[in-house]
Amino acid sequence: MSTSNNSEKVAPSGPLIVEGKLSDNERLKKESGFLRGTMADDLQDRTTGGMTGDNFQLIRFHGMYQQDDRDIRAERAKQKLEPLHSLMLRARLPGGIITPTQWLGVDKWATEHTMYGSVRLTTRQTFQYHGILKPNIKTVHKALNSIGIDTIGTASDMNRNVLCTANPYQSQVHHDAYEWAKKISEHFLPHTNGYAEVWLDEEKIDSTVKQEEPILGSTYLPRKFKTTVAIPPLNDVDIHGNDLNFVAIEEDGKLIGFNVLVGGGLAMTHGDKATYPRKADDFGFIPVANTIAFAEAVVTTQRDWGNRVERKNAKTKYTIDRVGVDVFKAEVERRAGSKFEQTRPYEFTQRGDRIGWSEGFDGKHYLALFIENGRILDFPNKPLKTGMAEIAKIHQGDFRITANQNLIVAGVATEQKSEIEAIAVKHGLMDATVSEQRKNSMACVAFPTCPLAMAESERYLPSLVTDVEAILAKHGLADESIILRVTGCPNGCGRAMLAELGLVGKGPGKYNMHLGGNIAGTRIPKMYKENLNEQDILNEIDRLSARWAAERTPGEAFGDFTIRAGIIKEVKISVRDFYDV
Ligand code: SRM
Ligand code: SF4
Repeated sequence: MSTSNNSEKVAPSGPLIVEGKLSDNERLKKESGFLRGTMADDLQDRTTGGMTGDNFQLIRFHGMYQQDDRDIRAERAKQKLEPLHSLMLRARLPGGIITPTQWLGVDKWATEHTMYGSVRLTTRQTFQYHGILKPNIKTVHKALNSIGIDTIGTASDMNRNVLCTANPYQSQVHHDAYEWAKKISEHFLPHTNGYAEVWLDEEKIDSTVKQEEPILGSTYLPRKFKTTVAIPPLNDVDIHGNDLNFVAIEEDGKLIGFNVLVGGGLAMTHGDKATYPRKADDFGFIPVANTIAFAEAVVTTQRDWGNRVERKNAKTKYTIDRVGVDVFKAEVERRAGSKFEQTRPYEFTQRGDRIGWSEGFDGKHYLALFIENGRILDFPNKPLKTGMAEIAKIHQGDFRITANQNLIVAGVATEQKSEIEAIAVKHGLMDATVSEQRKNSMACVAFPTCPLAMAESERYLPSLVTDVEAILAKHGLADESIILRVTGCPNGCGRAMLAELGLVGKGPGKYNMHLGGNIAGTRIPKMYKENLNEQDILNEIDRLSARWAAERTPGEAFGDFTIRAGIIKEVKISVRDFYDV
């Protein structure tokens, strides 16, 4: 890499490298033998349903988390039983693309090998299995591998599943953008053979052969790293929740390059002002040919400068705030061997998915299905899982999981439209009665599987939305909707920190309410009220909606209204305005 562009010296505002005792995660990565640990032996240990020692963390690098069913945790403890351990597994699907053949496998193994039987679509365009018992986990990996699906790097200190604006065939630009999402995902895969050795029983690599991780390094990244490719005007991937974003710029219908935005992230810890949600900074434009060079430069800068001492401040957003945006950017340019050009004009105007049929540039049809909470399961009177499998049996195109936990049946020929629609309607996958409010609402998983959940989220959202629908109707706002998101704790997996109205779990039945996000997802909502119970929440929404109905300017969105009316202060600079510091 050239260093010719390092002429601009900008003084860092804080240390480039944080000195001190490294966090324990750094030790375990170092000692893991390139992500092997003793997982293979642990799998043979049937005295516990869980993983032991470092392996509890190491499985994450291979896309799994150890969990237990929290609904029965106390009861089992009473009976002196260990928690009902199981593994959650998260697939790597750049841009969310999955074929019907793959879907049929995914569907079958959910039934055969998981305790909950569901396929859970996530906010990062992939699916999770919940509740795989330890003795079944290798079978599931091998089965997925046989249909070309892996789980590498979908958790822990890696480049996570790369998001891409859904519906890649809507235009040539969408198609090309998806190809970049895939290339970026593959470029940052770890080189270690650990995954294949442990989970697929592939032959072990001779330990005397020197192993290397040329990009990620032997201790991998300081923390999780998230990347998107977004196509304006749709910000369906919520770029500001991500470390690295490529915003597609087109000219005459061709993808010519990207504006690069770095340093977004949404998590915080209750009561700790050293943690906060932060929007990504606009670094400038790069021609399309330089995409990988710049992506690598951002990743390696964060790899080398990210905080490996204090894990809660290890993400790119904190690195940038510590060293300064200009210093980080200059280093990226130095490593990439060229400079960012001036940002090209673009605008995000909407988020979410356009549910229903649309037509692509290829003359094919695209059916976006609304899947509440992304949970695909056969519910009473709503056999979504069977319906999806029925569609997969006849569908000739592919499927696209969206970053809003929905799914697109993509590339449907005109002749097959009515058949697919009939299956979707019959199984509750298409439902004309679903309100705009429900489509614009989202929740993270939380109970019973998430070990970090402080309050209900996925199980709370459906009834909350029903109540909000009634409140909006009462105020003559039945045709309007609020981007409403719930997360069971401040980690923010349901991206409440980019909602117009965000609820953040604080304790059982208690939530902090945030207001002031916008439709485009370019504003972070600020805390309005703390520790509200479910009735308080409805009372607040009732009061706010009444004012919105009475005082709004024509077409004014809820989030914009709350700021203009002085109900909440706008968060312009992340940490300063978020906490008023
Ligand atoms: Fe997340 C941890 C679920 C998207 C921020 N997230 C978790 C874990 C694995 C809990 C754990 O560490 O043991 C949750 C598993 C629950 C379960 O039972 O499935 C979990 N996160 C999810 C999913 C499934 C939520 C969903 O309902 O779809 C999403 C999976 C995405 C994927 O496919 O990769 C999910 N998580 C997010 C997002 C949103 C996004 O990426 O667009 C965020 C906020 C954006 C960000 O990163 O800033 C997010 N999850 C976190 C964090 C906080 C990270 C931090 O910066 O401090 C944690 C906790 C951690 O990493 O220590 C976390
Ligand atoms: Fe779990 Fe918290 Fe993420 Fe919800 S936001 S899935 S409760 S870690």
